[in-house]
Amino acid sequence: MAKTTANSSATAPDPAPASDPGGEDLIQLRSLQLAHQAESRYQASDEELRHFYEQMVLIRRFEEKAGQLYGLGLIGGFCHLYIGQEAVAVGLQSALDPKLDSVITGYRDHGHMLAYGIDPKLIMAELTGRAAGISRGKGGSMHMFSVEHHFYGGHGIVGAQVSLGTGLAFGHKYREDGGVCLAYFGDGASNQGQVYESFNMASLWKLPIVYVIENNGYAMGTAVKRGSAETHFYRRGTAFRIPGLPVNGMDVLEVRQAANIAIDYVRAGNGPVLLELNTYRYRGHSMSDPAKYRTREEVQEMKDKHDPIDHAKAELLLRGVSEDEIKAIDKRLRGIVTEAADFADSSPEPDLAELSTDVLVENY
Ligand SMILES: Cc1ncc(C[n+]2csc(CCOP(=O)(O)OP(=O)(O)O)c2C)c(N)n1
Repeated sequence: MAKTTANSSATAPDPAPASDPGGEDLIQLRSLQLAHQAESRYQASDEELRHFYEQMVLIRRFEEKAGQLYGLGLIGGFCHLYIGQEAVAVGLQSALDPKLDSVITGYRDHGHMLAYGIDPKLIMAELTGRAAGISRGKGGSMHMFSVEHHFYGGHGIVGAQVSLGTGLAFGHKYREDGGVCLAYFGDGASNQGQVYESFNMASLWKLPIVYVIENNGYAMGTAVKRGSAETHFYRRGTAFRIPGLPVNGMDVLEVRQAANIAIDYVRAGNGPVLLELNTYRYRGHSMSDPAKYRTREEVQEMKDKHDPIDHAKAELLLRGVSEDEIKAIDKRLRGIVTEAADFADSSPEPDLAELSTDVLVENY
């Protein structure tokens, strides 16, 4: 027997009833994006902008020097340079409290350490395998670590830093120390299963973590479009109710603004945020990469039109800083990098007895 019209409408599924919490969730998931759209760039003082510029130039000159030392055979093993991506680490980490908050990243880690104020001498000494290095000369480029500075690596295993970072965030919550963890990973790493297991736990337990996907366009030689079904990485947390926002990672002030929005949200106890930082690496994946998977023109266009340092410099000039002042800053930073390289070069290698310290030597 046919049902009445009234009964039919009572039993029919409502696709989007007003009380559906899913609808509210979607609005909440977009709320940070809307806040960022409303004001997309940080209103930096002249002093702050100058500081961001200095930090980015320091990272670039440091990385150029590391590239030279690698060419001379003074750096062994792998070496992944951060040139082009400087605005990401500088913009994000300038919003952290280094006494409280923790940072973890992958193997492309020199810039993140410099942005956290760690002495360039200790980083260069680590790169060249010296005892004075931040990991006592035994970690090298990929495995830098400093508990003192709340910098937890430096990880060669792609994606490991996401689950380890989730653990760091759990630690912050457990200790109730008010800290937030910033966990960086690449577009390639973001296709790993452990990333989503971590997202689930972090969201469920409202852990204080900002997940940062540095989308530099390539995972080694694989372009994003060839390796990722969803290339809008900021949406990758949606299934776990993690709000995400896309950010121009070549503009340090846009990055800083996104950092403020994300960190305020996370520090207030709302759980994780996912940031997608769209950026570009100018150099090969590592020093041994001939980069045949992209054209020279593509790289040149990014350098000419989107360079984060050039943009910050142009903004400083507009604010009345003179060319001479900028030259003086650049000269000073070159001096700091030369000093770091000289320090590393004249430092001794670790003692032979150090071969069996800080490593697991027992049977497990
Ligand atoms: C578990 C694991 N798988 C594979 C590798 C080899 N590997 C090193 S880097 C890399 C690509 C990672 O790309 P992405 O996450 O985009 O980071 P990017 O190098 O662009 O910063 C791969 C596959 C590895 N180190 N660890």
